[in-house]
Amino acid sequence: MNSRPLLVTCGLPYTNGPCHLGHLRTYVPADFYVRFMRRKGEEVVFICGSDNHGTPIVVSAEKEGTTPRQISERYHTHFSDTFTKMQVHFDHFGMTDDPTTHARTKHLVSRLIDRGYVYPKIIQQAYCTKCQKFLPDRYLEGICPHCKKPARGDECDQGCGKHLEPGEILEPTCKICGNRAEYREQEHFFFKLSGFQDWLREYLGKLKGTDNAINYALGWVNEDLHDWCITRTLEWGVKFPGHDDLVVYVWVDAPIGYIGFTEEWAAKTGRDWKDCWCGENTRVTHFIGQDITYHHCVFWPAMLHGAGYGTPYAVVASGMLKIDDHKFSKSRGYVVWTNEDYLDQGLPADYLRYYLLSYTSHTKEMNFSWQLFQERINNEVVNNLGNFIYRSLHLSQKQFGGVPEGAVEQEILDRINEAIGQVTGLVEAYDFKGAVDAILVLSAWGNTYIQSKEPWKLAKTDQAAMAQVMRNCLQLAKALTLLIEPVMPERAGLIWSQLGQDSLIANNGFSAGLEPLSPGPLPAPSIVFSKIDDKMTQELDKRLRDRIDALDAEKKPKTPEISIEEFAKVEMKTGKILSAEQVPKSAKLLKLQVSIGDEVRQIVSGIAQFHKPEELVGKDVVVCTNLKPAKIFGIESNGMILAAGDNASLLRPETPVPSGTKIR
Ligand code: B3M
Ligand code: ZN
Repeated sequence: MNSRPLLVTCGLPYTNGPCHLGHLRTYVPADFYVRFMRRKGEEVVFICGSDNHGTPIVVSAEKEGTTPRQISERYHTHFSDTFTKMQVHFDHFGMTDDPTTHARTKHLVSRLIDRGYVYPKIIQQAYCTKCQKFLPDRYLEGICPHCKKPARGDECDQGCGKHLEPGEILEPTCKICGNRAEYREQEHFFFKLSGFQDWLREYLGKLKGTDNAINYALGWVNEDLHDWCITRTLEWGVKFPGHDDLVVYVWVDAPIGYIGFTEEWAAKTGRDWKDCWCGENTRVTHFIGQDITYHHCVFWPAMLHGAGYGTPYAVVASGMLKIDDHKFSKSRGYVVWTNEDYLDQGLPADYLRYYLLSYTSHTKEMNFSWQLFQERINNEVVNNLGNFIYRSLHLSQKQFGGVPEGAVEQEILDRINEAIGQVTGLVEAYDFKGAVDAILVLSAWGNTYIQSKEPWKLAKTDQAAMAQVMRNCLQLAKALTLLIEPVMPERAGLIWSQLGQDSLIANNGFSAGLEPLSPGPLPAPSIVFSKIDDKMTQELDKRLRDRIDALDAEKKPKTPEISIEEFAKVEMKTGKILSAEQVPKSAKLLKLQVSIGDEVRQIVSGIAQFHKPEELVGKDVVVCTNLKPAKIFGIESNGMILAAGDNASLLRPETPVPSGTKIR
């Protein structure tokens, strides 16, 4: 066994909004990996925390009239509680604003300074003369210099996605007051990332993890690396050593939080954080969203190496999430909130964990929809896995009151052994979908086995043969329960007790799947996996639709207002339809003769689908009389009949008025 613990971290959530499925796409696979490696016998430390700094949090606090610390504490508690409910259990969940990370950041940045990796440079910084302050990152809006789309101070969020350095954005505007900002010279500090190119190339050649992270990073490193401005003019954050008017850029102290949180964990448990972070060959494994690959595979290792710390062993990146085939977007409503939309609706954490782990390969873009969710759970979890386990327990209980006497056949043990080996190999290669699929293949095999042996028939003809079949099935059920625990810990725990086990399932290695169950009584089994019904799916889907529609309506441009003079330009009069006939070869058009006072006008109107010509004759209508004459289907039309709604309900005066009366 390795003398260092395996340290697993997850990207830190910003304390600026609630937990959604996009977050879980990283945390669930990481938690799965941690549980699995522990079951395999590894010592694993699982670390995370909240990311409290950066301008968006300051901007939110100003808007709410509170402090960034208070907002951070609120969302910190929210994330911590939500992870617990999702069965994502960290050994420590810290805050980057706590003293440990402040101190660790000072130490690491000071080392970079001492070693000559940081240099000052006078740059043009956006400044708002009205608010009298410098405008870092999100305090600033403007136009992207690369693609000319609207952008934020530090990134082109609506266009090409490029990172923007201070001074690059065009038409800089203050986000607080909307004033055009001006550029002023200010001294800032830069990290010499460009000096790490050769080292990074070699490092990335050895870095473990998923190809989506490593290949992207290699691509960037083979191009030019720009030095990073690592200071900001802000109150909120970690002070830059020696300059109390500056804080470090949030992407400096955020990853250093990984070390700070390890220190806090070590202090709680009497361990040494250096076992994780110092020297060659660390076992630091970062789970991140693919969009922050640059920070974790380029910027962060260079910082660690420059400051003389150990560098990460692996980076595992999850692909982005789509909702109903649409790009994930909180502002457009394409989002699923973990609490409001899922847990609070009474749905089990286990099912969502299963979906997130098995629907698509973890490194690919993943689509989520409630229909897909229902299908996966019902077909795979309930009909395949749940069905096999329940049938095994139920038949054994009914016929033998529990586990029958006798040994499990070798063929079954071989299958279990093979499956454990295969699943382990896949998890170690970070192929989580492959691993879950392989577990489901074992339970599908179990279903075929039980179906072909028909033990319910043997009950009447051959008790000994039935006992053998049930003995085999229960062993398979035991192994499956152990294997599925990292995916669905709650339900696995329930089945574990139904199998007569008093130990905590998490304290058992996978080899326990090969150890025989003791013969004897079992408690009456209950159904652990139940289906999601259509009504539930429809309700969940409706919540999503309603939100999308509501936001859509909010965004639709309102019809512009007009003045009374503009309205007065439209002339409308009452009239009476004298005759109506269908326009040949048109399903929609009628040719009408309408008397308006003492003139008669010919009007072509698109109401044929809703009104029969003969029924229109003699009807009063309202006509717009000063519309420019036009030819419709080659027929002269001189005015427009007013109608309301999709069924063209004709407008007319409530009480009779003479034909030709003006509408005012
Ligand atoms: N707080 C969230 C993100 O960009 C950011 C992660 C920090 S990880 C050190 O996904
Ligand atoms: Zn301003």
